[in-house]
Amino acid sequence: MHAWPASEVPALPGQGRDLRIHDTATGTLVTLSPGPVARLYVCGITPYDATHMGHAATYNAFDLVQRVWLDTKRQVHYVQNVTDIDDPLLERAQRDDVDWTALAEKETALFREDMTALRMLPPRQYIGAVEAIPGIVPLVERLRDLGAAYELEGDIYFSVEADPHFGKVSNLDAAAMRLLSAERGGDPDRPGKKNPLDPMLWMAARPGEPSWDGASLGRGRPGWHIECVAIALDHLGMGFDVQGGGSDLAFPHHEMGASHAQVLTGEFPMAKAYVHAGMVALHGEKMSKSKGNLVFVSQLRRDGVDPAAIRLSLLAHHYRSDWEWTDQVLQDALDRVDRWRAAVSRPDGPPADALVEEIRDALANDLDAPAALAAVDRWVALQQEQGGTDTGAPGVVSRAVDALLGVAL
Ligand code: 5CA
Ligand code: ZN
Repeated sequence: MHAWPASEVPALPGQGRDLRIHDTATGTLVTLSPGPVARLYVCGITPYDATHMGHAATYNAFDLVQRVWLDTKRQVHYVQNVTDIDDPLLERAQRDDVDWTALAEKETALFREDMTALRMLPPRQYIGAVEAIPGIVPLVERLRDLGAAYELEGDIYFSVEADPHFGKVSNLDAAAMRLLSAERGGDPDRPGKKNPLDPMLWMAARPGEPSWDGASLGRGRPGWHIECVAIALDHLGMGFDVQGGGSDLAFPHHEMGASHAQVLTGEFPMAKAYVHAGMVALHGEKMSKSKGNLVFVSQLRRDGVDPAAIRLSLLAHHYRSDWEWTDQVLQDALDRVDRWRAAVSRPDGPPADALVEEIRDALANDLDAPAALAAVDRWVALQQEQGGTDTGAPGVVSRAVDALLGVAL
């Protein structure tokens, strides 16, 4: 699949910082020191509805990861998937009496537009589950040949007991895992499974549903976790720097994916850090396509809301916190864009070199975007109160806000 166009990332004077970030697996802050090419995998959308503010918040977090790495003069090899075949997509297509491929294409196109408007840097590879099937099938066959997968009425399941490290991404107890498995696409109560948590790797063709040639697996379609493993291993290989997504992906998705990859390769871990963004809520409940309590990026854009303000409303929250979308959040961001734009349009201001360092420090410290915004706010306030004579400063601020925060003033 094609991704979306990249916005320019201005180069900044001085030195970038190595990223210290919270790793769910160890529960600690880890300082990552990637090679000259940092490797990032971020779980993409399931395209059955438009991008909401929760999705946007998660992609904003990983856009900051990229920007911190780019500021250290590294390249970033960023891969993202699109889950363009899965139960929720088929269910929505059936509910709305539309073709599931048309629905996926329409929503993926809208996602690209939203990401472009928000200045999220695109992945180098943007891969759909359907196009990944030829790479998924041999992995499932290999897991079966290794004795790590078994058949149940034609479906193929992964055996979580095959991975000695199983459980080390999310660190949950058995009861919590079982509960979340049922909530998030698993089938813990299906009779005949070796372990209730075992996830499906390959679902045998069902009447009336799309299916693909699975070689020795028979016709069917891929499970969700193996999709991301196949794409990540194909393009990034084991031991990449960060796997990212919202906190709802820690279990089962990232846990199971890590297990699949570890059994397949005999290596551990798949990602050096598992990074999870908090959940955005609306009216007290997690924003979710299935609940329908949504604020869409595309709707805000249609209403004429400046994408820079949408982005600033995301940046005003620490990526790891759960937060609530309200009109006030947007109003504060609109006010901030106005203040910042006015400030960088003035011919001079107080020196800004220290501000660039403050933004760098804030982001390198577990992506503390709110601290970065506060630093810019202070520079803007100082300019307003005391003026300043540095004619280069407004340009420096504008470029730093663009390069490090993805906000075009
Ligand atoms: N296709 C899979 C990942 S392989 C999937 O989870 N798709 S999704 O469309 O449901 O979600 C896309 C991303 O947005 C995931 O990282 C998910 O964790 C994140 N996300 C979903 N809802 C929210 C929310 N309310 N707040 C923050 N992030 C969210
Ligand atoms: Zn994924």
